[in-house]
Amino acid sequence: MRDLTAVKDALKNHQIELPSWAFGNSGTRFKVFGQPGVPRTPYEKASDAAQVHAYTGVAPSMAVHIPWDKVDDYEALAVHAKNNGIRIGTVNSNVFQDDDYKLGSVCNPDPRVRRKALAHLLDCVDIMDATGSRDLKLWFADGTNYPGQDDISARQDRLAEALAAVYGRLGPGQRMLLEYKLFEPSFYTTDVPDWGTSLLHCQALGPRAMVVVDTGHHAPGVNIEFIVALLLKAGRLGGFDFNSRFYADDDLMVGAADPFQLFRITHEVVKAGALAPAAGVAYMLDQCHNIEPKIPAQIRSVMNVQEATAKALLVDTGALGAAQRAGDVLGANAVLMDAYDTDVRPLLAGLREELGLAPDPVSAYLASGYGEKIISERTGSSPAGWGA
Ligand code: LRH
Ligand code: MN
Repeated sequence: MRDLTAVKDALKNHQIELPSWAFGNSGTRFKVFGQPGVPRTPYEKASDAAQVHAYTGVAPSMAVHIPWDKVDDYEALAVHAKNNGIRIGTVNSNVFQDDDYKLGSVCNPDPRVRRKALAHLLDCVDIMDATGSRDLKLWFADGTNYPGQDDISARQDRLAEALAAVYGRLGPGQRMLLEYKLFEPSFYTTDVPDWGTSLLHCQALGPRAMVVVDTGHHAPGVNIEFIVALLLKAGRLGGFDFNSRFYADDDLMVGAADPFQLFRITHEVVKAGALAPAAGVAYMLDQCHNIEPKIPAQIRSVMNVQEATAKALLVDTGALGAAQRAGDVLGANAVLMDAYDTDVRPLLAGLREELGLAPDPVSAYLASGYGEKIISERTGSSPAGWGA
């Protein structure tokens, strides 16, 4: 059994990044249900994200999405975040909501549109310079809906050209994370549909191009922890967009739909020694709280990642290795299930108390009155959302 002090230290140093867009209104193509008290500005989103860190102790940064989080002064936004105990993290580009991008952005057959998309990506690197962010996360909705609509190979060349231009613009210590997604909004081809396509582009670009695994972006039945293990071996796992799903890109709370899958993923990460921030794997949430209150949902999500990670840290790696080498199938499986079936909630409650935090972050937040305060304060101008 792992020594608990090492397990607790690893959990105390764990850092989970929150998505600014999880605090804004979100929904589906059928309906966006507005909620009272939703932030109206990136500043208010950062204030809400700071609440999650205040009660969990392990969510010290908020990712931003441009232009959803467009401000006049990004240094000032970074200072506001700092004054609230967090920092601005990953910068997410958005080349999927402009009319010009109907046939794609960097893969569009029209060079004018490609130049426009590239300009936005380069603007995002300028924003990273202002916020002090390390990572630029690129997700492209680019793809086609019908066979023959465009040339699959030519689109890859256009993509590679744009990525190379962005890679060349990166400053010291900056990285680009290329996110893949099987489908939606494109329904025949997606130009970055899977880990292999993302990895090929990253390897062609250079050492600071890494793959992002969004847990909602795979075909049903795909063994995500296998992909994670491979990307870790290749030194190309840049990060996760954690969420969960029952069907497609549902963006539900991480661990809500399949906590065992989350455990199997964190087991591969822990086993590869890639949990500590220094390992360079960004643990980001990418979720939408369409019907549930957003700040408590983010707190619960952070707790779900902590619980899966704590269980993974409790795996008796010695016994597991011995059983695996002995070909003891049931024995090896039992070692892993023992860790998964361990109730780690008392351990995490104790760890929070050691950090000077309440053992149950959700009830502590609900008792704080912050939720009621923002509902009474945030009246008037329009709440933030995806603006789709
Ligand atoms: C695309 C995606 C991507 C973000 C967006 C909010 O589905 O996962 O990471 O840009 O959601
Ligand atoms: Mn994502």
